Amino acid sequence: MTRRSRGDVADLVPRARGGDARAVARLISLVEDESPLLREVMGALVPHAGHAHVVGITGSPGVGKSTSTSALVTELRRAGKRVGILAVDPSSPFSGGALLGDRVRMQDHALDPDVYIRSMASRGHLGGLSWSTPQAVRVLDAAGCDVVLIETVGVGQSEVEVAGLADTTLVLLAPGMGDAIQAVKAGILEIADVFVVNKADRPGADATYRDIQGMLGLGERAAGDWRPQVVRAAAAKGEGIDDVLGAVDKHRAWLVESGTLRRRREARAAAEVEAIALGELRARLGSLREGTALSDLAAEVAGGRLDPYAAARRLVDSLDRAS
Ligand SMILES: Nc1nc2c(ncn2[C@@H]2O[C@H](COP(=O)(O)OP(=O)(O)OP(=O)(O)O)[C@@H](O)[C@H]2O)c(=O)[nH]1
Ligand SMILES: [Mg+2]
Repeated sequence: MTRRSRGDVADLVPRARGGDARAVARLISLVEDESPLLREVMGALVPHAGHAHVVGITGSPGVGKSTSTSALVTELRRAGKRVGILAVDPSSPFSGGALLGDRVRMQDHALDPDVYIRSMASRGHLGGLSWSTPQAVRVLDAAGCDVVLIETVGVGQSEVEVAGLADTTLVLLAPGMGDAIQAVKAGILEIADVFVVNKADRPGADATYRDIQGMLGLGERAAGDWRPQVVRAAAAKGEGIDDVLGAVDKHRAWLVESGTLRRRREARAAAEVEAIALGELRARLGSLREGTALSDLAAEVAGGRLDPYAAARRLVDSLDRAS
């Protein structure tokens, strides 16, 4: 754990805002370390955040998420945008092997001062991703990124969790992986704002494209709802990436017009606040454990003089009094 003085932190925020990559990296490290200095940091960052469009990129292993992320960065840089990339691994508390290949793929952008790349692992102390990712996004946002790409590493339910962190969620599919069917099973159909049929240079891409269009046709949608876009791309060749960005822009326009952007961001803020509050409560309960309050109550319960619900209520009440 890095130790940093308050004066240091006061300095980090303006430096990050000025585009100092090292200051940005140190601020994200504070998030990863769950530093107590974050209170101060977030207070200084919040007034400068809210500008970046947050794009989540998810899909099965090997479908081309990292390749697509890199291709998207190339295209966004061509358009003069400043880009932040967070590679997050919700399923593992360690960053390591899986991210190594991504770093290699990102090498094209490693020296670009207008691209921030960061791998993050949720260390599992607090609310995991729902706690750390919005804070890391806020750092990148306040540092002047126009777009923040969140690429997920690892599989499972986390894909759905990650969708809650983004303004626009891209779900990548590839031909011949049975992905279209898998997507329906895993509930991924519901989270996608844009489907990208990647590896369109391979046979079967058209069938996958039709499959997914067909499934979308079956879903019920009210007037004014977003109809997920489906685009074909070959990220490894940089083909179709402009179409992907076109679909993202269209989605963003819809988000703003329909008021969904505000609602999504409020829901995200609610989850973040809840995660922070739960973390604080857990810490306070932990400190109670060091005192005698919990052991006294436990003795009452074990001795048959108090029921566990009443004991828990007293414990929670004592938290209120302690605040
Ligand atoms: N033919 C073809 N291959 C591609 C394309 N895009 C990516 N690939 C290849 O697919 C493999 C996996 O690509 P990645 O970008 O690492 O996929 P990923 O989804 O990030 O993989 P994980 O992070 O392991 O889940 C690599 O060998 C890429 O070169 C494409 O458009 N066409
Ligand atoms: Mg990857």
